[in-house]
Amino acid sequence: MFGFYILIAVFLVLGILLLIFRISRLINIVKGSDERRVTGSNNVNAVLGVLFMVIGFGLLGWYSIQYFDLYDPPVASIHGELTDKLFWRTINIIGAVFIVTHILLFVFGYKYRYKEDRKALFYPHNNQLEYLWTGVPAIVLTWLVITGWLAWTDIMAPASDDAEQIEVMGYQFAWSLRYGGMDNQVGDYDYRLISDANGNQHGMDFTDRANFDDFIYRDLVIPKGREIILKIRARDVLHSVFLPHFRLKMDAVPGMPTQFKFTATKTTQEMRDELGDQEFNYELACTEICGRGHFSMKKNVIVMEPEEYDKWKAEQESFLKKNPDFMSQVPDNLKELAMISTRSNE
Ligand SMILES: [Cu+2]
Repeated sequence: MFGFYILIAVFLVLGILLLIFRISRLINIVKGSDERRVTGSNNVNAVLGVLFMVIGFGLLGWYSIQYFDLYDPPVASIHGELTDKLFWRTINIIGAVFIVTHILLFVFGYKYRYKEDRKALFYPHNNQLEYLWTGVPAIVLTWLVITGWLAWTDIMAPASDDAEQIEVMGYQFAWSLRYGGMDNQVGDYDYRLISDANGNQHGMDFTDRANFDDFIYRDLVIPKGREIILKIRARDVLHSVFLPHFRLKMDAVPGMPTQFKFTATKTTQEMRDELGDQEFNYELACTEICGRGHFSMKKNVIVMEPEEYDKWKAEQESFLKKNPDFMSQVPDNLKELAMISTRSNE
């Protein structure tokens, strides 16, 4: 908030200076004393430019330090460490270039402002300089793009077969989570089967045997050190799955399922100890402005030790077991299997 007030004050002062300057100039014109070819405006603009740079860099530095922890939460996934490395490498390079070019821009604007007794140097071309400022950025950018592309290929590579499948479905305004159950596979769905009346919010298709042991749970529970595939979809409008500590963000698009695989490296308890905050919880948020209830699309994320996770998973009752009415949708030749599947979690 403090920074915001400073910003407002700066703009106010600049605005008033500009106004005074314009008024004095108009008075000069009216008085007919505006005979000089160049007025003091060059000096004023040159000084204002430098002032703008100093204040801008000051605010940038203040914000970067003050809110560092908020925009850089500790990382808790394998690929997250890689993307962090790429991110900070890029920020350091373009940050340095940004600072140097802006110092040159405003300081040159000041140093070489118009003076009547000084003549500008005509200097139209220099091949060596052209080579330098075309070649260096081309090489650096190519390196950044290639390392980024390699990382992306790595992150988006197919997941292993035994990865835990969890479906994340966004709707206005919540997430619903469906777990693959004992076979680690989330079953097929069909939007035409979605019904609030019978509770089949995910539109699970019970002619697919992978659905028999699937279960719904309120939190996103994941085991540490094991590969997870989030199967992401949306039921109505665009949403976006965001797990900041895992450096994971992927849009949930209606009609176009997406997925993201990742491996968590720290349990909730380990992160609590690291942060010295026993109240801490990982969160899943929506980062698509999806409507008026957007802010409420928050889910708790719990990272457990793998053994603890297996125990928790075995305790969950499948959707079919909790809603035996759907047994009627199971084809006759799979009924027996469905009965066994719903019992196997016991
Ligand atoms: Cu949303």
